[in-house]
Amino acid sequence: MFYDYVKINVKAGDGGNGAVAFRREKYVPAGGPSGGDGGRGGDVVLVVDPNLRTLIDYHYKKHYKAERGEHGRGKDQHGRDGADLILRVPPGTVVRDAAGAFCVDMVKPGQRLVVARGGKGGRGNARFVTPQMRAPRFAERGDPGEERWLELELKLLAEVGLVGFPNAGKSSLLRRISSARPKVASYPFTTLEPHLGLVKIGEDDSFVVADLPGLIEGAHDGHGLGHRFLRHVERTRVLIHVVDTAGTEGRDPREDVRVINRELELYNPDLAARPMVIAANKMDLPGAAENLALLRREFPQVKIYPISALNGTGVDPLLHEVYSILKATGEAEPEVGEPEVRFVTAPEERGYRIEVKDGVFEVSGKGVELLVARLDLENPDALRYFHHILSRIGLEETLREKGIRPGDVVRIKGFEFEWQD
Ligand SMILES: Nc1nc2c(ncn2[C@@H]2O[C@H](COP(=O)(O)OP(=O)(O)OP(=O)(O)O)[C@@H](O)[C@H]2O)c(=O)[nH]1
Ligand SMILES: [Mg+2]
Repeated sequence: MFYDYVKINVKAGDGGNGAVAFRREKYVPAGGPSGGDGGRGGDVVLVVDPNLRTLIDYHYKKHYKAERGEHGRGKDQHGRDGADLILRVPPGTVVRDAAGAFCVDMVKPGQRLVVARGGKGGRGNARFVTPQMRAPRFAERGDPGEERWLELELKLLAEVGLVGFPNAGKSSLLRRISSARPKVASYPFTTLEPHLGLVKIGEDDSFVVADLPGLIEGAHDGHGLGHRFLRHVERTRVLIHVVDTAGTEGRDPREDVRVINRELELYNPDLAARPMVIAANKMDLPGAAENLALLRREFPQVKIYPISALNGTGVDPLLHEVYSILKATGEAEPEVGEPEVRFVTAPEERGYRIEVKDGVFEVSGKGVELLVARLDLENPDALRYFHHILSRIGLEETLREKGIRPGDVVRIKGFEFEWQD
């Protein structure tokens, strides 16, 4: 099997918790708070590895988790940050957040994408000392690491695609023009997965050709090996349509061309518009010459190259034509430059919203929700700090403006408290 689509779950490391600790030293009568901060959780990072060709590794394992941050300790010792988890993917992997947050095409070797951010470490109690609170007996919890489902889809990076019916001779042609060694046999669907071959033109020019499993009528709808492999044609810039000109299986080569063109169009209309040349194959067999003439009459607008993948006749002119089309439509190959880092996470949201329902003041917003998640509000010191922050960000004032009265309930992310003036 060739794995070109997988769905995986990634979870960044949670932040470590801050510590609550106090110094107990000789000669320091009332030791100050000394709880260290928790470490940051590791990120999950995808990196393009040019040595990979498929997504098979991700087929067997679905869940990936980066290391969590260490908890803070006494004596102001901070927890160690969690290590990032690096996931290698082949060039041409399209990474999609299953919930639709982003879609990134990973093509350049070394290109990196952070797909889940580690949680921030919680601050230790040493950080909450104020003149009003000299010995805080609380610390923050670490933030949870991000978690999401990703869809990875591999679309091979080949400039030229070989399409055609099973047994037309696509693999034979690839063997003839490159050092790739796809299997060749006289039964249909010999090729079950795409193969790439590097075709050399002259001294230092080359292009990559993909040999794809054969198509049949209804492929776009899942017949035969179906459209599963057509996604690999999407990125190619030129198609070589390989036809069994000798009609060795009793079909009319003209009908073969029509059927395949229709399948391409039904799968993706862009494909029908892609530059295409016809490789009229098996010219060494009887009947091929007559059929070639019929093909030329039927498709005068298409360049048709008579070839024999078996003995190599006609292959060079075909390759030169393909090469000159590539040159003419010249889009630079993805250059290997600076590895690219793109962060996908939205910056932390500021502000909050207040909704009043049945005497309950429901407050939402990332900042206040994080505040609730980070603190143990059963702890009286933490609760004091919490109210201090609410007043500092102007929330208490806003609630008063909204007409809150003693006895009303304020709710933030499941945490409720009664309002007192
Ligand atoms: N006589 C002759 N036979 C050929 C030629 N090209 C391919 N064949 C034969 O046709 C059969 C099919 O060739 P393949 O290269 O496996 O065809 P394919 O298009 O890759 O087929 P699938 O992988 O099944 O889609 C084999 O028996 C080849 O030897 C040719 O130019 N002349
Ligand atoms: Mg084949």
